[in-house]
Amino acid sequence: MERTFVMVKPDGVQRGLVGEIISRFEKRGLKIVGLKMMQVTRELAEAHYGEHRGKPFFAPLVEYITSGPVVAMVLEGKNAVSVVREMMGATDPQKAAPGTIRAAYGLDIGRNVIHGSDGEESARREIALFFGEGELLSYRRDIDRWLYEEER
Ligand code: D4T
Repeated sequence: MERTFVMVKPDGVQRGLVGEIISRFEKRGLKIVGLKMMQVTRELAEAHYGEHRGKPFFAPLVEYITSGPVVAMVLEGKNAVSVVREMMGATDPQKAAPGTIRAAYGLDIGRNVIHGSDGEESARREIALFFGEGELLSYRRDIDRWLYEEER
């Protein structure tokens, strides 16, 4: 089973979108295996967005992500990484496909409401950055046989 890292960014928290966003993932069938509200420190923000260091949007990006509490989570499910990326839509909400989270709730690339890992490797890296091992739970759900044809 694949795991991915998802974060409702400070704008999503301030705008009261946490419940709606989590609800979309739950209804899709993804399993929440880690969940917390936290303040991202500058150090964590710079580590998380390390690949963008040196780009013009790096400093405002760090400012934005540290500007208020976020809700961080780890979601588990079949092809969780790509399923979440598709549900989020393009980085720029103006280009996000109708029905996606960013199209539903965003208007500006610098306030795009949500983050989700862009691959299995970044998912592993980001989960380890944001969560300790004791914060992630493995558990069975009785509904899983209604979500998946094969035993998981
Ligand atoms: P995140 O990482 O926030 O989920 O976004 P994406 O994975 O979809 O996109 P990304 O890593 O390319 O960009 C990270 C973050 O930077 C902001 N950004 C990006 C920006 O403000 N201006 C830009 O030109 C780009 C490319 C938005 C998301």
